[in-house]
Amino acid sequence: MSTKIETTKSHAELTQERDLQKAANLTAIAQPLVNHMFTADPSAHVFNGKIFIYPSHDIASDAPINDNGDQYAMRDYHVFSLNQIDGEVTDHGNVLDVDDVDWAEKQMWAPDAAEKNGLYYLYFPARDYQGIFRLGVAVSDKPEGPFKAQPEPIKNSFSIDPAIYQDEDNQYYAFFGGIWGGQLQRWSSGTYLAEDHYPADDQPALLPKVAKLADDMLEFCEDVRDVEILDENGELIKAGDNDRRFFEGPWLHKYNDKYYFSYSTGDTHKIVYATGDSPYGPFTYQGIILEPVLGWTTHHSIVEFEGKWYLFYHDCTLSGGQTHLRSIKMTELTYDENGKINTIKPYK
Ligand code: FUB
Repeated sequence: MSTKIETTKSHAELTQERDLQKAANLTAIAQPLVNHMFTADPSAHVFNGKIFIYPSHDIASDAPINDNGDQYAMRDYHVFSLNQIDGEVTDHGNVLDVDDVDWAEKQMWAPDAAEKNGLYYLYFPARDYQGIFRLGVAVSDKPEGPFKAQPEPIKNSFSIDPAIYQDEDNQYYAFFGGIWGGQLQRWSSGTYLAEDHYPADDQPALLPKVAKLADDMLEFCEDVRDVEILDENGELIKAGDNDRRFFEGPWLHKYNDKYYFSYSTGDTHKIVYATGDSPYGPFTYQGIILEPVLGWTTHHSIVEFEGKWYLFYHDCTLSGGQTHLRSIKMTELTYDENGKINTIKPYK
């Protein structure tokens, strides 16, 4: 007779236990870009000929490690820049603090930035005083900030992980969303319900969201839409397809006239992508960009700089595998002759 051992540990705690043991034996393909603090969720852009990185600023906290992400207790943002690949990384300091955002109480998670007409916009998620994740925007006249937050969150925004895509016609699209701690599963009815509603495994997965930004970059100028991710048969990816369904961390880039929509699969720890012919999608699943990194979360951005493409991502090697103390990294990303992204293995 076998005895089933019941465990009450969260997925995040179990991953951390495994990673604390694994950390010492890994040889990473890239080193942390920043060593004096913990950083995560890097959104990279080229502004004025330099690479600017807008990451989360990870901190130690007393919050429990759980699948709601309470351990990600971040309170502010720093911006980093580098003039050249492998060049020195400049820390531009604290550019926005939760105490300076009227509507936000805590958990300043993965941000992104955009430029329009010489102004720079920092988009960020945070929990409001009701515990609901909303997206905020803060403005600066310099890419490195400091940024001044709008007094209210973006109207009709919800969930986490904003990623702004500027198309060639100068339209700006805000992608966002994340399940589990990111609360996307609480918005299926169109309004916030304080309990989780997930589709059954054989039903279409919850979809990431997109809305075009208004001319002033401070609001959506249309209703929020679903971003459809299809399988090879043209059907929506199912909720039980954990290796391919959207979890969090959307990003859009364009390569050779195709739109590449990429994201994290969360509990299967991959960065994957799908391609399409419009920023709105639909996108058809293509494959894996980044194999799992050390740590529970994986989060990325993709940017072209001086004719080459780069993947920005994070892992937990610097903290020895502590799941909420991550470090940003970058590595070159390449395509094959058919435009498929060559999968990156983060360790040798
Ligand atoms: O950093 C907090 C959250 O973890 C981000 O918003 C997610 O994308 C994941 O990286």
